[in-house]
Amino acid sequence: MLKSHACGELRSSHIGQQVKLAGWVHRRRDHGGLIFIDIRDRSGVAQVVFNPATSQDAHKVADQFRNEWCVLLEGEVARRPVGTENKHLPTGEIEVIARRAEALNPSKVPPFYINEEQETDEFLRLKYRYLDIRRPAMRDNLVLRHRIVKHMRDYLDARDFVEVETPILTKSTPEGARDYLVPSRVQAGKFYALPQSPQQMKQLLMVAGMERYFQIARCFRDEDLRADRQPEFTQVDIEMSFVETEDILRLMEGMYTSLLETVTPDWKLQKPFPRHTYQEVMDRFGSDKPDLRFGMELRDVSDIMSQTTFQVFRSAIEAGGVVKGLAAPGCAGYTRKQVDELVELAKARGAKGMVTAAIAQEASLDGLTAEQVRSPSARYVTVEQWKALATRLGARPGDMMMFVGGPVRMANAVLGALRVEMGKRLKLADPNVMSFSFVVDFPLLEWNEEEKRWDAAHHPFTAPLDADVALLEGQPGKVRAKSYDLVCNGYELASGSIRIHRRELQQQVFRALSYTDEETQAKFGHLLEAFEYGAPPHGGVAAGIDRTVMLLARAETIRDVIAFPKTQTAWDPLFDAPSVASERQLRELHLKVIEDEKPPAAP
Ligand code: AMO
Repeated sequence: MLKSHACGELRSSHIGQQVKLAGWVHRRRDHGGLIFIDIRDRSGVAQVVFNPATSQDAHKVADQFRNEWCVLLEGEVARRPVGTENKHLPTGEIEVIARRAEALNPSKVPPFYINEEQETDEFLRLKYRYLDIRRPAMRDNLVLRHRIVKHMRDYLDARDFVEVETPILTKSTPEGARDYLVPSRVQAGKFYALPQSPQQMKQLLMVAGMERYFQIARCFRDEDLRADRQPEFTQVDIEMSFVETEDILRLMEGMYTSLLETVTPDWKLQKPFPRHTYQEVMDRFGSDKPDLRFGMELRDVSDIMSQTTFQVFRSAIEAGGVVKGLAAPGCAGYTRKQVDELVELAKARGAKGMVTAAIAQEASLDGLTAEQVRSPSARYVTVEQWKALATRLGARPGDMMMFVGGPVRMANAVLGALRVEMGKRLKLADPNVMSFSFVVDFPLLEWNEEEKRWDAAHHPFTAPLDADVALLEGQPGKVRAKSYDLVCNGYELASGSIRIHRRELQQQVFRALSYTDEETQAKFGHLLEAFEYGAPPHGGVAAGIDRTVMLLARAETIRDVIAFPKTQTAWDPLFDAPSVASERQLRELHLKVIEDEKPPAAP
């Protein structure tokens, strides 16, 4: 090894030792003859002092050094002079008195600061990712990611799970996104699809008798990107035979509890993880991935609103809809502009409008007067009705109530989004808490209005609740599924289900999804056939590793916990991928690019 110690490991116990350090110049200061170099490697930073009285040569060499040069330094560890210790640095008690210095490789001036946390254009960070990862924050994220994955592997290994790799070149597996296709050279005109998840493979491994499978699995989905989505991402993918929902939930709760307690013990963890049905979280939080670190729950106020003279709400209710509301604490003083912003947010989510009512700070609910409620709709609602509304929402003097009327799905979506927004503005969530919960019994199917047919809410292999199977024929929208999500602080971390393991039921569900028998055979014939060879009851789950690390690392996007992520346009600026293929490659793959459909150059 070129080096004897890691920079970050040096302590006062090393005083008097000769050390060889190799790394990068983190910072260089020249103090009247003395040169101070902070040298950084993956482990941290150490201060090295160059005094011409100790070594003229070393001082001369160090004089050339600039930030991010790769260097080798040798010297003796000494206690820092009294008063110059740095309490913020683990190596802050010592410094290295240099006797020798060597430049291993100089560096151009980096396009952004590596030794300071500064807002940097993300394009630059991605284009120079190898410099970005030199930044301690990024390095820490990748190290944390390694620890998390290792912990999960060990946890599952200790419980008799076997990691099995499954193919990347495969056939379409429906997870609701577009496929990435790979053209075949040897079979003209045919394409592999990259797996959106190893879903069918892991089920086939259950038919194969593996009983407990897991994989740190790469998944590929061509979908619109967001802060918590990438076109390729990683799951810890799990499948088990002879289990019911509760077994999988207990495994996940155990794995995440042990993960937080051993790898990231600084987080406050709420245990045990509560379980809610989909219906309950939609009613109370307007979201299937609620942030449970704060209340501000949604309440149905249709009964009270139908007594008012407020025509808009009354007709929404008469049309089969609802009026729901929530109370934002301490927001009675919101300005017109602030309220308008919230109304715009509601409209963007599909509401026709939103009604607000501010209860004056000095009011008391018992003696509430009309003047103490400030609302654009005041003339339609009596004081008694305001009181009833405030009581229902748990609103107090100084709070602002918000009401949305219309179809229940829309009202939930709008108020769910307002709840998240207000939670953020009012800082209602404790930033040090990880609040996990399980959401269970999702609907099996979702109506696709555009294509006028039912889609699988999770995926088509999910089993319906036994009690609901009979509804598949007549009322498919009412069928609940044996499916579950692990939710944390407003994010969906994991998703899974008990699967169908009998051919007839699987075919029945495919029919409900409007697949013809031919389509079913072509797409899923292999799975249906496998079910005829004694397929065991089985179920599983997959957790997003990127999202898990993002939350635990307090990163703002999953890009910050992925070494080489893609931009919002699924572009990799470092490699400049995707890129144009040569004529020869295209010919070999039997492909022709249609000129006018060529995508524009990457931004
Ligand atoms: P699902 O599609 O819900 O389920 O995915 C499981 C988990 O994977 C993560 N995830 C993503 N992370 C980053 N970028 C994306 N584009 C992305 N899409 C999903 C989420 C999500 O909860 N085969 C089923 C699992 C099963 O039934 O066992 C599946 O893939 O954290």
